[in-house]
Amino acid sequence: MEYKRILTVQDISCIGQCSLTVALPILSACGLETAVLPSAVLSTHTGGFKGYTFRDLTGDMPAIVDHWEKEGLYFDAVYTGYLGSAEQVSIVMDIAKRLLKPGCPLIVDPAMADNGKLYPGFDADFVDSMKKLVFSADCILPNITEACLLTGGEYREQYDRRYIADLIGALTAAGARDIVLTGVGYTPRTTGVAVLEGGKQSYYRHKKIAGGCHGTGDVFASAFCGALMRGCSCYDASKIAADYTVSCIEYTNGDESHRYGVKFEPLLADLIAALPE
Ligand code: PXL
Repeated sequence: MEYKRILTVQDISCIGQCSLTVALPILSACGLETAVLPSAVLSTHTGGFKGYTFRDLTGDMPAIVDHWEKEGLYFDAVYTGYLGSAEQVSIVMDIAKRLLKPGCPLIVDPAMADNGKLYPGFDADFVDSMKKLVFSADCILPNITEACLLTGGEYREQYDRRYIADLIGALTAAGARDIVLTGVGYTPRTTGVAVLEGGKQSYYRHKKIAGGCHGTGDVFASAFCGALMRGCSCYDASKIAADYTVSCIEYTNGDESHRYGVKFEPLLADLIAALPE
């Protein structure tokens, strides 16, 4: 197996099973050397907790990047998740220019919104700067809310295939290349992933589990990046990542004491087994 180095840029939510505490173990389990650039340190994630601390690390990032460049440390992929400020978005674009090896992918999960709403702390200016990053990326992983914010589309809870095709069309028209649109469901008990890869559309349908857990977007995106770097197509990587995420939710459901994320760790062996040789 080729040994690849991926850089992931996102926050450390010290407790919460999201962002870096999910990405690092999952990418490592996929056999990748995983470098991290923390965008912020929070005591917990921002969903369902009150009074969390937030230290913005924007000021530390340029010197870290300069040091890596001086040392000749380059990456086979850059994967970004939750970013702490609009300025960080420009820093990530700069990293992609300077430190991504030629022909290697910039994968962007524009983690900023869900269920029709921006996460706490984000505003329209942040969305505008996120647009620049998203539309310069090789592969993006928005949910429907994020896709609407990125294109000015109307967010709907009830929709059909036409609506999703139009949303993907609007992303493409704005400059998106490969698209992995998550949380797309056409029947009450199913959801899925709509993929546009090399201009070709496909759809992977899977079970929808009631309740919804925090951090599952990060579990999906990390497993997706891991599988993609192991040589899968976007469609196959989406399938592997969706199956793993569903298993993690099922494994966690029913444990009332576990309120802030999914118990993804005991199932890492299943993810590894699903990856190509
Ligand atoms: O899972 C996305 C995410 C990452 N990081 C922080 C968050 C969230 C979602 O709410 O609050 C700090």
